[in-house]
Amino acid sequence: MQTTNVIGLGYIGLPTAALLASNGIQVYGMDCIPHIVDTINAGNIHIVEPGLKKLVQTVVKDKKLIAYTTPQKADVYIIAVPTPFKENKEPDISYVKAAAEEIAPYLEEGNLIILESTSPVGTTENIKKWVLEKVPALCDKKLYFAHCPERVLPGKILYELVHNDRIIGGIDSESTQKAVHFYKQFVEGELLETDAKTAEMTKLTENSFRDVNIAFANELSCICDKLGINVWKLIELANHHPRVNILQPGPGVGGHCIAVDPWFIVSSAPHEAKLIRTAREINDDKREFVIGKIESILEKEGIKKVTCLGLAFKPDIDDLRESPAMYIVEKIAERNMQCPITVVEPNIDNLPAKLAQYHNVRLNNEIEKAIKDADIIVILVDHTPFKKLPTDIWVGKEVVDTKGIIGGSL
Ligand code: SAJ
Repeated sequence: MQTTNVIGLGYIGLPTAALLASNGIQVYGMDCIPHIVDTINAGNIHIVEPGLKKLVQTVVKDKKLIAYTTPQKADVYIIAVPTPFKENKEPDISYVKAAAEEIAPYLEEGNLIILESTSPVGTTENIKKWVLEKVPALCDKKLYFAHCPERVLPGKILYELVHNDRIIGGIDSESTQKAVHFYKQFVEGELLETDAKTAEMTKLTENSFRDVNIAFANELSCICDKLGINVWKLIELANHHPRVNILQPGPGVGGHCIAVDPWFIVSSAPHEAKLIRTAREINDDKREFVIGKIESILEKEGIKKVTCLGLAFKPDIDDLRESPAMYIVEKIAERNMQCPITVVEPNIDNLPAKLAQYHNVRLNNEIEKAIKDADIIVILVDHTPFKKLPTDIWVGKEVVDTKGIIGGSL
């Protein structure tokens, strides 16, 4: 059985490492943050994901998963590090480059290096280049490189890791075959073979497809607001057509994937990617639209107590990355210093530092009290506890409902 070293123990790396280990594979995990390594080796986890803690506990106890702050020798290396974008929206692949350079001294003839991080087209080829630049002696050795983009949905990661189809693209056909053989060990979905560049572009395309479709819903919500039409009802009606399936509007698009990946396409083909760029802009602008709604109420009514429901980028998770809710709360706090803002986010225990710096923002997870004490309620995330609130709780409040929980018109 092949030993595996998973580089990056975050939202993708840790569940993948735990799943591989539970399939009898000896897994070494690597993360540069010592606290994460210690947490995992103690059988705990540092992220919220259903079922993950139990799985990690078991495989750590069985010593099938051991975490380190440095790479370990293995047959297969999986790179699952972040690929954010820079201020100018250009992809930042420095973590992938660092991972490639870190594992290079450990590589041996026959090793397979898999990139799972969502990456701009050409990154898998670049990993080979970076590895050989770091350790030129490896030029004489046969190494295999493939891209197999992760495509799991936070909240359903353990199920989707096994059941989703996977795109597998090597830099040559032997690399593709090696990677297919590897994923066969634990994936029940179909393993779809292609080349590395197409695999990279497929992942970017999937997330851009979703971004473009959400942008359509968000644009509709702004049009409906102007025309006095309830967008939620409108979408429900239109979706009765057998070939129409409009997604849901919201306060914008968040997360480390859909809000980021389309920019990787725009950066590779700026002139051609017109629709993809516009969709990104529409989804980002939706945050400003929501801020405008809140501020027009504040302008009309003076200083009022505001309660914001939700900070995460989507329901029932603790992930705040690129969250439109975070952005909106921060901007409101910054521009309306006199206005007391209570945040309710049942999935976190402390305010993130970005918000804690504002003296007018506090966290209170007693949901009903936080609503009763406020004049203006802004629903930013459709967390389950919010959807279960009694309907009379909204009576007498100004509500900005960006998720259609109470069926408002925004
Ligand atoms: N959203 C809407 N309206 C909708 C659906 C989503 O506003 O109708 C918003 C969400 O609130 C959130 C954002 O979009 O802010 C993204 O949420 P999501 O659930 O659509 O997707 P992610 O970011 O959690 O995961 C996506 C998935 N990609 C696709 O569905 C094409 C997932 O399969 C990928 O693995 C993941 O990106 C990734 O890692 O790339």
